[in-house]
Amino acid sequence: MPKDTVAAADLGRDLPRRLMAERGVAPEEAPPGAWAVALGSVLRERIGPVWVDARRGARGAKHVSYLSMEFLVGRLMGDALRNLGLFDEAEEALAVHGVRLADVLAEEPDPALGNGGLGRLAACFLESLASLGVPAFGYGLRYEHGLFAQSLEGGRQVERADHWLHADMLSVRRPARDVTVGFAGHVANGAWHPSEFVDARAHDVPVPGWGGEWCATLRLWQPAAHEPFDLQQFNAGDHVGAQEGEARARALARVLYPEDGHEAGQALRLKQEYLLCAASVADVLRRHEAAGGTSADLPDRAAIQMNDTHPALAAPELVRLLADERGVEMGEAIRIARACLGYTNHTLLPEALEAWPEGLMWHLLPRHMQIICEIDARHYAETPQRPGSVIDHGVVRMGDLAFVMSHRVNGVSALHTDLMKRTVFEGLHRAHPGRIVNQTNGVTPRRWLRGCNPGLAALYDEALGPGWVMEPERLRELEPMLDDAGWLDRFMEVKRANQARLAGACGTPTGFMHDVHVKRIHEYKRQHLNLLETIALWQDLRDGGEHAPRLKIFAGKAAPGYALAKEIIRAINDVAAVVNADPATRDRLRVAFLPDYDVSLAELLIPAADLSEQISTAGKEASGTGNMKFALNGAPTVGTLDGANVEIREHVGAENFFLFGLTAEEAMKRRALPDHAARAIVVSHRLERALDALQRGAFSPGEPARHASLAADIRRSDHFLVASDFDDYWRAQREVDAAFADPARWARMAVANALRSGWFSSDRTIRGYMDEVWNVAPVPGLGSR
Ligand code: GL2
Repeated sequence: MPKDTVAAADLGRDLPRRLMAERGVAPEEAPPGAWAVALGSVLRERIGPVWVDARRGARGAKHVSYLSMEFLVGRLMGDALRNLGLFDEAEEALAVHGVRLADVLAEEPDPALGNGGLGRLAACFLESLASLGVPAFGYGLRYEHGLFAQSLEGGRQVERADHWLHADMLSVRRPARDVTVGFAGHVANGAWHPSEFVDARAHDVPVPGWGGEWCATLRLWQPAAHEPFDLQQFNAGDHVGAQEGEARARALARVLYPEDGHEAGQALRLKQEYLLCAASVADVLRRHEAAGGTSADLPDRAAIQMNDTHPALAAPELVRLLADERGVEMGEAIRIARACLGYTNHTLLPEALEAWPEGLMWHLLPRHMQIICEIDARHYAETPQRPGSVIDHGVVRMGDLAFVMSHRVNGVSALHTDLMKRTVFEGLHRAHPGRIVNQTNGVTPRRWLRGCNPGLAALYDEALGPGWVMEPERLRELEPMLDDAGWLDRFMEVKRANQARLAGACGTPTGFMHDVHVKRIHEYKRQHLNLLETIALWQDLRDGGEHAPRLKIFAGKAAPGYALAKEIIRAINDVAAVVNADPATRDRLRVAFLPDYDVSLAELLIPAADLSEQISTAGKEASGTGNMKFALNGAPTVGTLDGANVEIREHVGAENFFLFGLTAEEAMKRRALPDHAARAIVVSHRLERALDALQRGAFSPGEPARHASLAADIRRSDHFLVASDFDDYWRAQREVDAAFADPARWARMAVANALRSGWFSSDRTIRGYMDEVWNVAPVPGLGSR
């Protein structure tokens, strides 16, 4: 529980004062937005002492530095209030003025500083590190617009720039931590002379841990012009050109993953990545040296984790700083860097494994390229197995670079780690057999259970006391409740209340099974498989079939340049329009596509879900983390043996998981059959009929050919095996119907999922990294948690 100092905070007194100081308004006239600013200010003040204490307490201890292009943090104030134990007090303090805390918290923008699981994982990790009392910094970029805001126009995705910085409530500016970063230029006598410079300005976001005893830091770099304004140019009449430096620098962190289908886009992305790495590695070294550390003892004090390949330039940058700027011999510099660095691989999809053109690298980072060549040559000479080269066919393979420069490389689920060893990193794994380890992902139970599902948290508190939130595996102690009909009823009442809450926010109908498929829109995640099943279900209902009433909910963003994913969104919306208007079926089937999926919407949707759709083609989803959140909130999965689904099924029990589909092994074999889709369609009348309806324009009457290419893609290439898995998916969904029709059976399944998913806490994952990758311990006094 929180320290006395924090618990004793008098929010009732401070909030109105802050309101006047920050916004100049009195409580009776203040809109929720002004209260949010006041709350942010009070929170910064409350967190301050914990943050400072944590920094002091960590001096000399080994730190984790987690480098990531994405931190999908979600709204921060609710989490901070809860972790500091101030939530109820804030509610009461605002109620005095007739204001609801929920309305105030909703004023905080939900920053889209990530695009999906990888970024949300980074946010869960920081919260777990803080809750476990580990000295930790997250390093990322402070994108001005993040990903994008999605709206729907005529069923089509429209992207708009997202604005969130105007209400960044918790961060503080740390000018003393700013770093100047160079680009391009030339190398003379082994020293780099960049020709361009950008300043990386430090903005720190506090991440308080559960109980308010420890605080991690998310340091986000915001680029700014080194020379922002050319007065001579301005006075010469070029008023806009005089500010060009500022616009150029800002462009670096305008958006996450700028379109890189052209050269300028590629250069921008590479610069973003280097900006993150250079500023962060310089900061790690600065902290180390300020605490009296030397180059040689860096690995004893610094664990640097590269979250995917995007921060892989941290490796040559660290080598450069050690060798060129501190005079460490090159071989030794590489050894030291490797002892500090770890690399997490998050995908086997070939398009996601970055490869930068050599020419671009030589131009922007000439010294780093020399160092990469050196690393490559030494690695080649040292490994008789000859696993291949980091520089290959004119590109620098960032996955290989990260692997070669890390002492540990990890996958994110058991299956994914196994596939890593057998596919992308087969050669490197043979050369370095102990290097790859598995760390199955996890999610923080503070946000993803206690925060988003207060009704369920209250049930657990009543039965176990509040300590379960740091030890969610203790939820298993409640297994006897599986035979307690009264308790099962209460559990399901919470679910219904969560569905009513969702209905209030999004207008979704109640009284239907909430069948939820939310995540990025991607062919491998197979929203189109779900859509075809929806069409087939509708057709069957019209033929007189009997099925449990379902609400199929979809949400997710498609990458702006990914045409087929956008077609899938449009098809879902077109099907929804027709199906929802059909009087013959509308009491038994509805379809909803909820726009602008983000962390806040996930927090509403997941606790309301009855069924979790995790239907990726086996072998394609590295882990998934949404799958864990649904299970933890009592939604059984309909899913394939992919990613962490495999482990979820082991934990919750095969009888509480609706399994279907080809295994990863079978999928690879199936794909090798040239006519696999046609073979599947010819034996499935149901699939043929659903595809035919889509293709003929049954859902796009004004434009019959609108979905023809989507249907044709499944008929012809179907790389993701939608056709091959369709019949088995249909079968599994009918098993879902049967189970759902028996409320007592369904409640047992839901509760079994919830009670047995505690293992998927990110605290467990972080402990795994601490032991097997980072070799770090919590600071004394906090390690017993
Ligand atoms: C991802 C994987 O696709 C996903 O399966 C995994 O759960 C997360 C976190 O490990 O990483 N890889 C990736 O590039 N993104 C992911 O979400 N965007």
